[in-house]
Amino acid sequence: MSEPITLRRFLTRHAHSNGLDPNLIFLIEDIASACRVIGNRLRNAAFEDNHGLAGDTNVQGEDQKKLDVIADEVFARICENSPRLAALVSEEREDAVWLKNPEAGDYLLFYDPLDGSSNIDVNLSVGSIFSICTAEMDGDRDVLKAGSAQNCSGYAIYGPTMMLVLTVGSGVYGFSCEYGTGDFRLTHPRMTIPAETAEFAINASRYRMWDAPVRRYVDECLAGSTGPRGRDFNMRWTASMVADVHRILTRGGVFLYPADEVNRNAGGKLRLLYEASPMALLIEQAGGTATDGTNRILDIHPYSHHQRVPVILGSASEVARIAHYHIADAGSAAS
Ligand code: AHM
Ligand code: MG
Repeated sequence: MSEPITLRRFLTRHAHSNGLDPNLIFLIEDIASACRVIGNRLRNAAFEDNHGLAGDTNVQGEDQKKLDVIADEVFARICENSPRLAALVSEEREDAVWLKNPEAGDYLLFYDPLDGSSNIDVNLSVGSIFSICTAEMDGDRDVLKAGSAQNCSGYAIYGPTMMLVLTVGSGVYGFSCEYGTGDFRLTHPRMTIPAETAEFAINASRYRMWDAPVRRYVDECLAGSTGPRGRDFNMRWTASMVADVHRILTRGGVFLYPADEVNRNAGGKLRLLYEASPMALLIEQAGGTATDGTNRILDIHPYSHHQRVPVILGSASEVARIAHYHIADAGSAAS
């Protein structure tokens, strides 16, 4: 059997072939360590009295779970040691945390320490999402970077197998955590999204709040072989973006968290910097696309740390169809 490709081996090979900065490797390895610790804390949550609410709300006004707070602290504590990490931006913290005066090339880390945390108490898959950008010049304290500026993005999924899935800007690679050693080993090289898919993911309980283009798309999928699509579709919704995106990276499909009547004023549901952008980079690197309905997610320039955006991502042909429905709807409203 050939020798396993560990995360370190994979990253050092990339350093040789693609000039990956060794300091970025240290940071990615720190993130992997943080995810390993979070995975253990999740596994032992019932024994450590860590289920349930922390009794506080975060900057978004959402009730924090005890594990949201623990995961955030673990991420910060472990990654703070990375030599070129200048700032942290977390879903659970109101402001960016500056660790040093930034120099050009220093890293900025954006993360959602525990995404889908409403699933914890029912023991379904949750994850951690991360994104890394660089400070452009000495003293550059701008953390509002468009997704296209990311050097690396990824997530850990805490499922039946714990995995780390990442891109360093060329392809998407999945590493499974080996029970016992804790090593992340490459098990899913070059993950790609199949072009043709017949599965969609959306929280259908919000149907009455959706805009016409989203209703049209879902109605046509539900009509199946007797409708305009001429084939049957399957539907899945885990309420954990990491799990839904992981399924799409594995077997295709499309994910929608659109703007609707209720969330429109807030901008949508999902956060741009540490949910939508990192997932959009992974999806594009796997051959899919990601849009807010009109704009490519990676081109959106943020105006605030916790900005929300509508998200439609996955198989390119399905995303293009939904975007086309948005354009057609805007056109008919204008005429
Ligand atoms: P969170 O970061 O507070 O967990 O919220 C994000 C999650 C996503 O993982 C998921 O896609 C979505 O919220 C689920 O929303 P809903 O409860 O409306 O189904
Ligand atoms: Mg989240």
